[in-house]
Amino acid sequence: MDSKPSVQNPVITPSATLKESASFPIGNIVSANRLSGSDNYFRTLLNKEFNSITAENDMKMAAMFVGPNTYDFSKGDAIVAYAKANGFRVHGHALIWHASIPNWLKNYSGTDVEFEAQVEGYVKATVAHFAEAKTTTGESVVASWDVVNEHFTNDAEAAVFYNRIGPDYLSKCFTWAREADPDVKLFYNDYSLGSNTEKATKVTNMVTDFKNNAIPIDGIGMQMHVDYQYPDLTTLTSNVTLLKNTGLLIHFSELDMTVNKDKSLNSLTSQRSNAQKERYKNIASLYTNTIPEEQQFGITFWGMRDNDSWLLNFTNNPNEWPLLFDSGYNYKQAFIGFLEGLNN
Ligand code: 9MR
Repeated sequence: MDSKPSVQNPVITPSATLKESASFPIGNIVSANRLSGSDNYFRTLLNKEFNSITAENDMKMAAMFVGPNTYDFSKGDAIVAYAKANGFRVHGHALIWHASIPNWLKNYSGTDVEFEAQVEGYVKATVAHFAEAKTTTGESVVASWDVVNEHFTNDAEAAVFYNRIGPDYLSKCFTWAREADPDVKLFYNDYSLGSNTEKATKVTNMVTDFKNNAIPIDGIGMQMHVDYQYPDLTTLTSNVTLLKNTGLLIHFSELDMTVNKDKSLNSLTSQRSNAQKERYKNIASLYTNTIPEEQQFGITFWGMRDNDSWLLNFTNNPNEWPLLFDSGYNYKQAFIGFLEGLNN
């Protein structure tokens, strides 16, 4: 059972919700367990502020591809059912990621041709399955997929997809996904694209290569795991511009923000809280003003409450406050900043 909201002083009461303030979808992450759990505060806030959801883990390969030609879509289905009942868009995350390969596939003893057939079967079966759920107006509830996640790393080049299918595993996966659903939006998703211009350029080169070879791709996910000081706004803006110049949809797909990387704070001071507020404001206004409306796929936060964030484990720091709500589900200054950024 999650903790009950505690009273925060002073109480922050925003003048509007995120979803009514943005001209594009605002997302957050969910799990099937949490959507059906006893914590009503989570669902209430999710339904109030957000209109797009992504499975934090339940729609990853390791969760769904349980054996040769065998799939478990039950948790994804529960998420899709919740989305359908409550008017959310679902962004599918992620078909292919080197960090989420089921062990049986990692150690697959068949030939490379058989390996590739397994991956092709999985991509097609998964995309086709999740294309079935429709809204009352006939659109797919699952609007999009991260087809490949985080390819431009040494780890991805060392992983089975690259080794057994070859460097064109990327283009093959996008093509298979398109064959399974002609309408779903297909994304390439990666981290550090706002700071690492070399990596962002690799992505734009990939997009050019795809276009030249008639490989389908609709969007780029910039994960946006940022720090309150890094990357600087100039670099961030120029990398966002570089990627939006591909003409594809742009998704800020996993937004969160460390504020205590050097572990010098034991609590979120008002000074640091204001710095975080300012930075969230800048990011919201950067997205609103730099990306043309027809390319605005949306902004997705990677977590609800500060203490829900993956970053606490990852940075081995319990004193980290990366998100818009504190551990008692109270609105933070960060929320107000983001809201202000949406409006200017
Ligand atoms: O937040 C996710 C965490 O719960 C998982 O343990 C981890 C490994 O599957 O993945 C985290 O989410 C990652 C996302 O899927 C891809 N980009 C980086 C995210 C943070 O690691």
